[in-house]
Amino acid sequence: MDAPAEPLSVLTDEGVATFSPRELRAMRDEFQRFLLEYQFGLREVETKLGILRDEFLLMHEYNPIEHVSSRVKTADSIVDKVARKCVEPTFEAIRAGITDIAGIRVTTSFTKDAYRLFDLLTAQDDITVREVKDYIAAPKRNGYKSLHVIVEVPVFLSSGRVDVAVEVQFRTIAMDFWASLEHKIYYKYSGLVPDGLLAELKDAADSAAVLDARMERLHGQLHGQKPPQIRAV
Ligand code: 0O2
Repeated sequence: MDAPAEPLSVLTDEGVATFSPRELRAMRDEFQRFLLEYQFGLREVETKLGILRDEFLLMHEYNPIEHVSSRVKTADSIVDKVARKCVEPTFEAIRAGITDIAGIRVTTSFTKDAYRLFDLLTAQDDITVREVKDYIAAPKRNGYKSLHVIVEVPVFLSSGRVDVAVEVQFRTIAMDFWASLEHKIYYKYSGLVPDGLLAELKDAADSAAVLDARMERLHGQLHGQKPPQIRAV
């Protein structure tokens, strides 16, 4: 992110404000540092998930996590959301009002794994749960399913401790497949998706839920099966 070499004038509510290159550089540095906190928050939560996955593999010979992806929102996307949610444009207000600057998506094979990982992560001593939205138990009207939690994780910097908000979304492969297609369709139609397509999407979400339930049942049968009894004669 380069800071301009010339002074910059912008129109604000109070009139025209002019910033020197030094002021602009200071603002850029402050913004980069602000975003860095979220990178560190992501790393902390990713490490926690990695430890859970490795321990599960070792202890249970089973990996509940199919895939983890993460991102820090872009500056443009933060600015859009600040405007959309009418958040005061200060770092303090943005920290408090925009809670998905750091986001992690955890894809699992089965619904029960999504809840199990949620429980294991949120039970950790240094994790504070700020908000839970359970769209698996109560899907959105369009069919969207996912378990969302906003957690706060401590990050220790040279200047001290900061608690960083991270949004974690847990969902199965089927839920994820549906959500990524719906996202593409939503953007293709700029939010104005034709009714027929909306109905098809809802139908596809229902089919995905049936598939999830069926796969989980089959998996349960596979692992719940007791070995054949050997009787002494
Ligand atoms: P991106 O690019 O994934 O970050 P808010 O975050 O407060 O503005 P809301 O609706 O209160 O909005 O939050 P919610 O319900 O927790 O949803 C936030 C995120 O969940 C979205 O982030 C999406 O990632 C996902 N999501 C929620 N609803 C849907 C949906 O209907 N379809 C799909 N495909 N994803 C959904 P962003 O910021 O929209 O996008």
